[in-house]
Amino acid sequence: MIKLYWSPRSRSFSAIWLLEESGLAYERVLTDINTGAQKAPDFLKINPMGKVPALTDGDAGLAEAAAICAYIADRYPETKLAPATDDPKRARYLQWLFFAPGCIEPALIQLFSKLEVPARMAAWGSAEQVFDVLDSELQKGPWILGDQFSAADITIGSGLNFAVRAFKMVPPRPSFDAYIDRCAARPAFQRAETIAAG
Ligand SMILES: N[C@@H](CCC(=O)N[C@@H](CS)C(=O)NCC(=O)O)C(=O)O
Repeated sequence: MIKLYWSPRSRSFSAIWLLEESGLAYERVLTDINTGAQKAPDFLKINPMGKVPALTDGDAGLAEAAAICAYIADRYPETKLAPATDDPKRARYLQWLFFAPGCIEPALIQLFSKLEVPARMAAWGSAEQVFDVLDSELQKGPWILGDQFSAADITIGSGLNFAVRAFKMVPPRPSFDAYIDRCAARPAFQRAETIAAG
């Protein structure tokens, strides 16, 4: 049985959304970060970082929200959440799947902390570049790969929803609003929002 270790109002959201999209049976194991449950020895065996989300699936175990999305989409291809490995779209899928943790997240931390980092040194360039690039890609729509919804929309959509709607750290743009609206109209997103609210 797939088990998702999660905490309300946290980065667990994208893993919950992914599992709700997947249609797979899974168990949610509440690991409330306000109680320190994420630092318990048994949990640290799954994620030595002591952070949620984390997931176990039989003998397999992993953490990192985007990695969990990638794992489920590949391990259970019947979920149709990833282009097949021989599909040319697979390349862009991988790029956008990891754009959220690799570029959106650090750009938001930079905005939040007002850290000055030279764009050539920063893996994400600059926050302006990250959101300009996303704006231009999302204008093509409806999804980040065009017509095909994938796990990459779950990492990008969760990141944008967090940045633009939930925390208002990034000003809205027409492409962002339309994309977040499309994500938010999905029944699995709506179930995930209810679950993640705790
Ligand atoms: N890189 C991780 C970050 C996970 C993370 O930051 N989780 C936070 C909640 S949003 C957490 O567990 N914080 C509790 C702590 O650090 O003690 C991922 O993308 O899954």
